[in-house]
Amino acid sequence: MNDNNERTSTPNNARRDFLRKGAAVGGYALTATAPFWQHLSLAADETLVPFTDMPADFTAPPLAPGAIHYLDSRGISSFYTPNEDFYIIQHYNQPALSETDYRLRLTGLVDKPLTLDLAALKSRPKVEIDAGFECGGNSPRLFQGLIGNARWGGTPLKALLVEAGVQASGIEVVFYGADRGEETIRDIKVEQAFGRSLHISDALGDDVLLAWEMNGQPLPLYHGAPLRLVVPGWYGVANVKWLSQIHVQDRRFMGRFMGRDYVTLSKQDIGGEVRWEERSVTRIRLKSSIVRVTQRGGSHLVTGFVLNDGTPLKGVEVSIDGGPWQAATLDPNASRYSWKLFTYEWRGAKAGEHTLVSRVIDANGQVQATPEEMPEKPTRWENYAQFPRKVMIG
Ligand SMILES: Nc1nc2c(c(=O)[nH]1)N[C@H]1C(S)=C(S)[C@@H](COP(=O)(O)O)O[C@H]1N2
Ligand SMILES: [Mo]
Repeated sequence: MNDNNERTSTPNNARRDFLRKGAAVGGYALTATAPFWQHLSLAADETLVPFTDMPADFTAPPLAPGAIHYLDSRGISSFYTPNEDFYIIQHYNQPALSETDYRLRLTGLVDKPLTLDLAALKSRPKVEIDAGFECGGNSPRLFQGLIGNARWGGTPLKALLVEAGVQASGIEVVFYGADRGEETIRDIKVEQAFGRSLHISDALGDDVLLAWEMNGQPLPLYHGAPLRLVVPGWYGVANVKWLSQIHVQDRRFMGRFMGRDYVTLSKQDIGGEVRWEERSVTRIRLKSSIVRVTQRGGSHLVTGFVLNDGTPLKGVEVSIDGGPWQAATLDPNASRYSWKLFTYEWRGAKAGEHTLVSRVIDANGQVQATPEEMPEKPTRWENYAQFPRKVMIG
């Protein structure tokens, strides 16, 4: 796995690669030397093995204004999630901002407040970064469908903050979207914009982007056009869409999506005391999941994904019917913050129902938790447990 974002294929020729099917027939072993991505889309002689833990009529909803959108994760067939498939979560409206009237304001504890139009933003140095993320509420409920991986194009936030001159007292950077909704706080109704914040040390991270491109296309409306924040390695909620204002302040921001919502309640050992802890959803927890099993000429291939905060991985393993953990193959071209797809060739699968599970281990030796090892956690946020899947071999 390399640490940069250089890939052998761009989003466009990547799609062509998927269509160019392996010429080999008769099973996965024969294609073992083919490029990893050739495994991803279904070949003509390849079929999905049914999951028995999934409703037979499970499908992803079509794109619709204002609605949430998620993937049928069995259909993940490319490294980059096509823009029209990438999941969508918005908590308020989806503002259609005019590109010509659009302004980004940088305010608060800075020497030089800034107002930038889109042309000014786009004339700044442009970088591209591959980053995958999931909603902090992604879970087995939607078969992990609140997930996606894209190449984001934009300009580094850090340089803009440096240019504006953050004052010594500025410790928190708040990002406001243009979308607004009514909130009730202790019986008081107020209108608020979507807002999230980063500590100044996170905001000055080299990889944080102000992005106007998604997979080589202008950022689509539902994904925050014309500009969104991209914080690689963090859960979806940190990636503020329809970004309209960046405000530097001298204390923590406690808006709904930092202080009340997207707050994980869990039982933790806090320095030797067992306490119910509340923590804002921030960096992506170490997670893997199997998303599909395919069959071809009597061989079986298990495919899944890994997401985490960018910590290098040691490996991913698969266990069948409670048997020993076997090494899976990670996409060798995955980059630091992209999702990491993996495949495992399942030999000798016998007819009947089987239970398959994956687990990921990072370079620090951290092992993805089993459901039993998870802390007591009544909120739905950060469901990073191993996800055992049931399949039926015909
Ligand atoms: N302005 C704004 N930004 C937002 C949100 C929102 O409601 N408003 N939702 C957040 C949440 S909870 C998630 S999971 C991601 C989803 O990004 P996507 O819709 O592009 O996949 O956007 C985040 N950014
Ligand atoms: Mo989310």
